[in-house]
Amino acid sequence: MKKTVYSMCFMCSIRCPIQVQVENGQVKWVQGNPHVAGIDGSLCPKGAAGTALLYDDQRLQTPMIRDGERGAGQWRTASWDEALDYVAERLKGVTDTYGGKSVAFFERTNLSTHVSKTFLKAIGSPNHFTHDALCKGSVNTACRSLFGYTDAQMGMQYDKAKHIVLYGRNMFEAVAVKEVNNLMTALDNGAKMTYIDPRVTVTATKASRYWMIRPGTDLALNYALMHVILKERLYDAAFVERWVSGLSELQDFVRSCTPEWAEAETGIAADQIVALAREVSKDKPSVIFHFGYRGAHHENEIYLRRSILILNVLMGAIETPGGLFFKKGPGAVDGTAARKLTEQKLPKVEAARADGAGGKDLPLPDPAHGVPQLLIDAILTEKPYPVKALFINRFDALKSIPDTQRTKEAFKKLDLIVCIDVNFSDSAWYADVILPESTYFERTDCVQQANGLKPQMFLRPQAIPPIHDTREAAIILRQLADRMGIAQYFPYTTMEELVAWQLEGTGFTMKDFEAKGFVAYGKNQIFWDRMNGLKIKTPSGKIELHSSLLENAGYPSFPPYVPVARPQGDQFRLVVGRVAAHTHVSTQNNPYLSELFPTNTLWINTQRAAALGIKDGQDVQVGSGVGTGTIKAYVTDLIHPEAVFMVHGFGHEARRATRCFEKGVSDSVLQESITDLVGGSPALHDTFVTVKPAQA
Ligand SMILES: Nc1nc2c(c(=O)[nH]1)N[C@H]1C(S)=C(S)[C@@H](COP(=O)(O)OP(=O)(O)OC[C@H]3O[C@@H](n4cnc5c(=O)[nH]c(N)nc54)[C@H](O)[C@@H]3O)O[C@H]1N2
Ligand SMILES: Nc1nc2c(c(=O)[nH]1)N[C@H]1C(S)=C(S)[C@@H](COP(=O)(O)OP(=O)(O)OC[C@H]3O[C@@H](n4cnc5c(=O)[nH]c(N)nc54)[C@H](O)[C@@H]3O)O[C@H]1N2
Ligand code: SF4
Ligand SMILES: [Mo]
Repeated sequence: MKKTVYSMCFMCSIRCPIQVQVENGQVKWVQGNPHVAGIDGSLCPKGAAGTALLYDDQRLQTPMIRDGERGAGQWRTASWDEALDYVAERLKGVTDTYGGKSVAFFERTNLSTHVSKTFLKAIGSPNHFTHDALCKGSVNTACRSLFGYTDAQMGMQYDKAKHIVLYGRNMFEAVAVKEVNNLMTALDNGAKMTYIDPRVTVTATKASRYWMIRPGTDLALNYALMHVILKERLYDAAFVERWVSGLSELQDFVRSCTPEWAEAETGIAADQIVALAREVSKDKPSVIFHFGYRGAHHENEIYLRRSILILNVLMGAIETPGGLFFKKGPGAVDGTAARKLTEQKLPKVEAARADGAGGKDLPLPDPAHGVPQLLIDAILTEKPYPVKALFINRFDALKSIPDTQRTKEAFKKLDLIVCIDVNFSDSAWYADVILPESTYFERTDCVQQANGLKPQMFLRPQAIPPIHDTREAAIILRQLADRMGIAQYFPYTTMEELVAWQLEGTGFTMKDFEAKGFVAYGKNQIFWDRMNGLKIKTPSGKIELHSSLLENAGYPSFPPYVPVARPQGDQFRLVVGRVAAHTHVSTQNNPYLSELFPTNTLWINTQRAAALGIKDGQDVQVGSGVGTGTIKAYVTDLIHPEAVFMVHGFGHEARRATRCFEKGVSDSVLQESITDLVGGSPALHDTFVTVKPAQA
C-alpha cells in the first residue's frame, strides 16, 4: 500500500511544508511540498534526515520515571497510566502546598501551545514560557515600540527586494527553506546583498559586500547610516512625512554619529558606510534591512533592533513589494481563523508572573511569552513566590538558557520536573518523569494558521501510526487534565476531534487539506495602500521613532551610545551561531546529522592564536566566569581578532544519546545570564572568555 501525505517538517520549528511517501506503513521518502511556491520540492539537510529521527533506536520510546538521583540516568519504564497518575499526584501535592502559580511550563512555541497555555490557566498559573524571549524577545519589543505589532505579525518579501542587508543573519546556514529560495531568486534577479558579521560565513561568501565588523558595534554602524541618510536627505520623504513621528528627534540624536565616529568603533571604513547609505537609497523602497535574529546580542539589544527597523522606515520599505509587510489574517478577506482552546472562557489567573514580564519592574517583554532566563532567578530566590513544578516540552532548558550550572541549581529547588520530548535531551536526563511524544510523522497536530500576504492554513496529519509507546503532547495534557479535574476545558479525546473543533466555523474540514497540505483564504497577495491604508497600531497611529511604549515605561527612545568594551589581554568575546546540518540542541544525536557534523570547534583568529601558542586542531581550554570546557581550535583568518566563535548545541550530557554524548562544548555552560531588561532577550554575546592550550 502506497500513499502520499502532505504534512509539515518538524526537524526545526520553521515547519516547512513537506510531501511524505508512505509504503506499507513505512516512511520511504520525504521532500518539500511541490505545491507550495518558494518550497517547490526542496528541503534542508535536517529535513532530509527526518526519517533518521523516526527510525532512531535511541529516541524516547516509552514513559519513564526516575529511579535514582536526578541526572544519574537511572530510569524505570512505566505505562502511560502509571506515569500520568504519578505526575498528577505529585502536581497536586505542589499545588496544594504552594498554589497553582507554583507550576511553570517551558516550551518552544509550537502548534499545541494553545493547549499548554490552557492547561496552565486552568490550574491557576500565569507561568507559561515560550522560547521566544531567548530567540528574539527584543526584536518583538522593538517592533511593538515602532509599529504596535509584534515581529511575528511582520514579514519580509525577499524575492522582490533589490538590496538586502544582513546583520549576522546567516541565511544560507541558519536556514528557512522558503526564505533561502526567495533570497536566491532575488540574487538571480540582480539584487545586491550586504552581509555584516565578525565571521566569514557561507552567506558572507555570497554577498556583494561583506564587512567584518567589530563584534557588538552594529548599533554604531546604524546610527552612522542614519546620519548620512538624514544629512543627504536620502530617505523616502513622502512616506516619512505621511507615517513617521519623531524624525526631528532622530535627526538631533544622530547628528554627532558621523561615519568617521562609527569607523573608530566598528572598524568599517567611513567612505564605505557612506557608499552603502547612498546605494540602498537608490533601490528604495525595495530594500530590506533584516531585523532578526541572532547577530549582536547585548544588554541594549532593543536599541539595535529598533535601529535596523528605523532604517527600513527611512527607506519607506514598509508594506511594499521587496520590503517589510504586515501579515494579513483571514479577517482581511472576511474569513474565519481556526479556533484555539485559549479562546474559551477560562478561569482568571490572579497571580503575577514569576519572571515579572508585563509587571512594573519588567513592563515591556511580552508576557505572552515570558522571559525564561528570569524564571531561573525566581526559582532560585523563591521571589516573588516559590515555583516548585516545571513542565518542559519541546525545549531543552539546560542547553538553551545561558549558564547551565545556574539552571541546574534551580532544578534542585524543584519538587517535580516533567519533560515531554522525542529525544534524550539534557533536560530529559535531569527530569523526574519523561513523557515521550510521537514524532511529527506519527501524530496529527493542531492547525497552523499561516498569516502573511496571503492568509492560509496548513495541517500536519499523521503519516504513520506511532512505532513506539508514544503520544501527542496535546493528548498527554488532555489526559493529565482529566486527572487534575480540569477536563472541561479540553473538548476532545483525539487529535482529529481537536482539529475538527478548531476548524468549526472556518468553512474548511480536515479533508480539504489532503490534496495539497494547505488551504488558502484567497488568491491574491494583500498589500495595504502605502500612502493611505496602513493600520499602524501605536497610540498615535504613526510609526513612532519617539516611542510612547518605551517612554511611558520610563525608557528613553534614544539613549546615548555606550562604546562597546574591548576584551583585554588574553580575553575574547564569545559569539555563537548555527550550522546548516543541525537544529539548535536537538539534532546532534541524529544518526545522519551526527555523521555530517559530529562536533563543534572554536574559531579563533590566526594572529591571536599564534600569540597564545595555539595551533589549528589543538585542544584548548576555554573558560568564562561561569564555566569551562575543552574544545578543538579552528585557527582561521576568517574571524575578527576580538571574537571566538562556536556552533551552539554541543556538549550533551545525556549518556543514552551516545552519538553526541560529550562531543564538543555547550555555549550555555560558558555564557553568563545577562538580560536586556527593556526588550527581554538574553545578552548571549556579552560574555568574555579566555582561551589557552589544554593541559595534555
Ligand atoms: N540550520 C539551522 N537553521 C536555523 C536554525 C537552526 O537551529 N539550524 N534555527 C532557526 C532559528 S530559531 C533562528 S533564531 C535563526 C537564526 O538565524 P541567524 O540569526 O542567522 O543565526 P545564527 O547562526 O545564530 O547567526 C548569528 C551570526 O551572527 C554573527 N554575529 C555574532 N556577533 C555579531 C555582531 O556583533 N554583529 C553581527 N553583525 N553579527 C554577529 C555570528 O558570527 C553568526 O554568524 O535560524 C533559524 N534557522
Ligand atoms: N546558549 C544559547 N542559548 C540559546 C541559543 C543560542 O544560540 N545559544 N539560541 C536561542 C534560540 S534562537 C532559540 S530559537 C532557542 C531554541 O531552544 P530549544 O527549543 O530548546 O531548542 P531546539 O533544539 O529547537 O529544541 C529543543 C528540544 O525539542 C525537542 N524536540 C524536537 N522535536 C520534538 C517534538 O516533536 N516533540 C517534542 N515534545 N520535542 C521535540 C528536541 O529533542 C530538543 O530536546 O534557544 C535559544 N537559546
Ligand atoms: S528548515 Fe529544514 S529542518 Fe526546518 S522545517 Fe524546514 S526543512 Fe525542516
Ligand atoms: Mo530562534
